[in-house]
Amino acid sequence: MNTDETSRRRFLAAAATAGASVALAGCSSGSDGGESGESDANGGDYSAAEQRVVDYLNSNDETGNFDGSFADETGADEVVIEVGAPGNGANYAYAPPAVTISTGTTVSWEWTGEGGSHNVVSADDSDFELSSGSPQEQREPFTQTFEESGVAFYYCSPHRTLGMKGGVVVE
Ligand SMILES: [Cu+2]
Repeated sequence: MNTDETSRRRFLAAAATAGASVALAGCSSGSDGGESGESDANGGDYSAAEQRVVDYLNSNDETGNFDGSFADETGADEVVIEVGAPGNGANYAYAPPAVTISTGTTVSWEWTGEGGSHNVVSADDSDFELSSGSPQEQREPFTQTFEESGVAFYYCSPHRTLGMKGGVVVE
């Protein structure tokens, strides 16, 4: 009887120690990225919407010019994205390629005149439809005001396979 009680106490003590080890292991794995996914360039975790953009921009073997960071333009009335910015081997990039904005923000895609003809076309999974028309070397800005939250994925028709893609998260 006395022996049983002692072994039960030992078992409980062992279980408590094991539990503490598990908690510590979970804590340390959380601090280097954790189970919730990749970290962005600033060390934080992506939101679900941002993760969709990350997956889109990293979906192929394309070199891309996306470094994992989102330009935080939340609260801005208007945001400019350059079309034909340096990247992807020439001026085949949007800059910045990933932007986070608030509802009500107008995005203005402005052609630099570099890198040949470009356009802005939404991809299949985009929550928003975007189409600036046929690729052009130079033109007036293409603008879109985002009134609802969601994610926009887009690409340039002539340079999509080179990695000319972009994403907008509307919070
Ligand atoms: Cu292009």
